[in-house]
Amino acid sequence: MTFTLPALPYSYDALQPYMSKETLEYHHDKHHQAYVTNGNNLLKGTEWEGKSLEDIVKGSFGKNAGLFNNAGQHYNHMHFWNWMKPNGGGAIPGKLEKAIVSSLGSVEKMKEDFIQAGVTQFGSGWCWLAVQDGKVIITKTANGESPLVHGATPILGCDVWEHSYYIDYRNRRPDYVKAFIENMVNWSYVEEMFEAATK
Ligand code: MN3
Repeated sequence: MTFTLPALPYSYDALQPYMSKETLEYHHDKHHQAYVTNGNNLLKGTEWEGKSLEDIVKGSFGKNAGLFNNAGQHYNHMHFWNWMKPNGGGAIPGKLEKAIVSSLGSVEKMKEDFIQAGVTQFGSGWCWLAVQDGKVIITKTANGESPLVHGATPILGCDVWEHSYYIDYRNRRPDYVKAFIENMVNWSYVEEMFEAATK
């Protein structure tokens, strides 16, 4: 396959006041586009040409750092745009909520630990809800990595690279991750990924 930049599933100003039009313009049109362009160039002539995005991400991890970084970030951002929505947050769909409570104690504890994971990721990276052995876990990864290359299936990720929040929050990463988990998450999309991961 070759990588293509998807359109944002909402308008650039749809996530205000939590994420600005300017942030989304830079993040989607410049940063994600660069991963797509560089990823396509680095994919050419490799053994992964013609493979699915997930197979490229898993296959190139530890073997081809340049390709992995760009393909990994393309995978992460493809989902990231869908993990957010205007008027996000709110009630978590029943089955997913049950799994969160049984794996992590409570929804409040999940949010607390998710924020903590995002805040303590040193430098660029992501914090995650993922499914491993049927349980919901919280984890964090550096740079373009995701739970996909660490034996789990991501169901929600928050981009904690500075390009994701510095225009709106400056150095206040905790405020950004809190706004993300409280007010921006598209829980229906998380539920879809949870259902697929636990089939
Ligand atoms: Mn990003």
